Amino acid sequence: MKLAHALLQALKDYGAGEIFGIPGDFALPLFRQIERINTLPLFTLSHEPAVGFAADAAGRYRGTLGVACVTYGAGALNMINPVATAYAEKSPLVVISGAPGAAERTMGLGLHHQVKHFDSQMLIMREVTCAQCVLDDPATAPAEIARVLTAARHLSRPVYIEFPRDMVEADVSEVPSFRPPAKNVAAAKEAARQALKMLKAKKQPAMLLGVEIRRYGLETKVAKLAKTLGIPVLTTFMGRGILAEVGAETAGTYLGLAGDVATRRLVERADGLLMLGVILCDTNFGVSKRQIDMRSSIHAFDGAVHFEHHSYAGIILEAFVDALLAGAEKLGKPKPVTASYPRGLKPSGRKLLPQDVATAVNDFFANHGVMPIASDMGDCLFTAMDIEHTALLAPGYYATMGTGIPFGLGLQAASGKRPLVLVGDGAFQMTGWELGNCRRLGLNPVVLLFNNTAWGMLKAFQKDTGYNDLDDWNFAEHAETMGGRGMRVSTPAELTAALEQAHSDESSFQLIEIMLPADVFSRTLTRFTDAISSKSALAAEAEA
Ligand code: S1T
Repeated sequence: MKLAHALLQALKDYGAGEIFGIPGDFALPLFRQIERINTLPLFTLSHEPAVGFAADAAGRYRGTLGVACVTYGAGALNMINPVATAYAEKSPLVVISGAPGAAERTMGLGLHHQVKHFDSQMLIMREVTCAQCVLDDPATAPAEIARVLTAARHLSRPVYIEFPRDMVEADVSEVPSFRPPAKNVAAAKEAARQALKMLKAKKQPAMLLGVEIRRYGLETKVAKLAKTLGIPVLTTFMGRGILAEVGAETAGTYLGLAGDVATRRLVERADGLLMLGVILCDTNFGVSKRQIDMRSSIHAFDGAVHFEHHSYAGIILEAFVDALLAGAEKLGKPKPVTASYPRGLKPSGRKLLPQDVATAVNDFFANHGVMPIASDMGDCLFTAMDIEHTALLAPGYYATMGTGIPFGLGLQAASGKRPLVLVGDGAFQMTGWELGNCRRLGLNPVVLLFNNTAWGMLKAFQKDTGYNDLDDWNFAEHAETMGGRGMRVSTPAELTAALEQAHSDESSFQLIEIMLPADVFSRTLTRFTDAISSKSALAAEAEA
């Protein structure tokens, strides 16, 4: 078969459901095959950062693979930030880049889109991916594709495939099929036995869930484990939304001092914390009041399990969860702790505040059912902590702006579900214009644009500066020319009505531009910035 066909078939076999991309002359032969063979639907967007974010979202939502296909140099290097996001947040993104053919490399000329030398792009991509290959030899190409796609699935990290344009029609054998990672059952069983024995001796155990639970498709098993153990279950900031789509409740999201006291205490006062799939990073633990005692915690992440003085390498999370499930019994007798969220926004004519948006969305979900959420970075993400338990895609660790709209497009393409997108005006200026592709692609997200005419989150940290102020771009007015409907709201009554209108109009994307004050933030962001300021004040005092 032709190499392009073998690659497309392999992507599908390894779990991809679509391709996001922008072509270029080094990728035209490949894009022609993508369209002709049609193994996977192609969604072209307007700017490569959005291509990368949308593909990342599809992969992290589905838990298998997201695929971004771009041209050499200007395309691929334009996508470094999204690939870095995927690496930091353990998302299985496959980056495919067209590249110069063998003959072009011997012309003795610098090629357009080339940086220092032909391998510059590969060297840059090595830093933000876990495996890479160049498809320049028909004899090895199938095995190289299998090796790299397997790494993406096993490690749930981005990978890079460089595809010289003179190789697209090369004759190759089929790519070897996907093989799930080996389960070291004996080691997993021993680790689970020791871990359960430790938890049984604890007075206040609790579970803390992180992104790997979603990435490796373990939500159903973990929900069952939580029910069996009968202990409080929370998610990290990054893990927000985990278990929502398997109908299991949690006691909320651990946000340290930025969260409410009861939730914080469940984690910080636990004398045995079972952390599954949790990334140990500052956005998950940076504003803890009491440092998590790692000695009395069980941490299963990145294929290893650590607790007390034990370290078990080579134990994939699924094997550990299976072993815990096999040996689990009821540990705690806690009163069932589930989080509660604000409801009942009064349709008044007063000015809107960020907190009102969460309440309005919760009321809307109560009437029409929950929607999966894609969020950008900014106060919109902190406001989401007060929205009902539902699937949430957000850059909770790498914290880049620009994800909101593309994440929403990728989520809808992968799931077929209409998403609710949360985005600030600053982030919308970056990638919000991708909404202009919705009509052509048959997508219709409902977008809540938090317009405080500022880089508000930065203002929350530096109230005395003027450079974080932005102009009012009247975003809602642009919606119609882009093929959607725009509504600009300033009061609770207008917001509630706009949500109803958006719900009833599935013909296009719905952009609800929510006017907010530039110096009032959600309670979570307020507590977050207060906690950061008091911690830095304490640190400064300690140094003095
Ligand atoms: N550039 C990019 C690509 N990502 C970033 N995270 C930043 C810069 C820094 C940054 C933030 S939050 C923020 C910036 C510029 C302002 C966001 O403004 P907006 O989207 O309007 O949302 P809101 O007003 O709710 O803050 C984080 C701290 O790094």
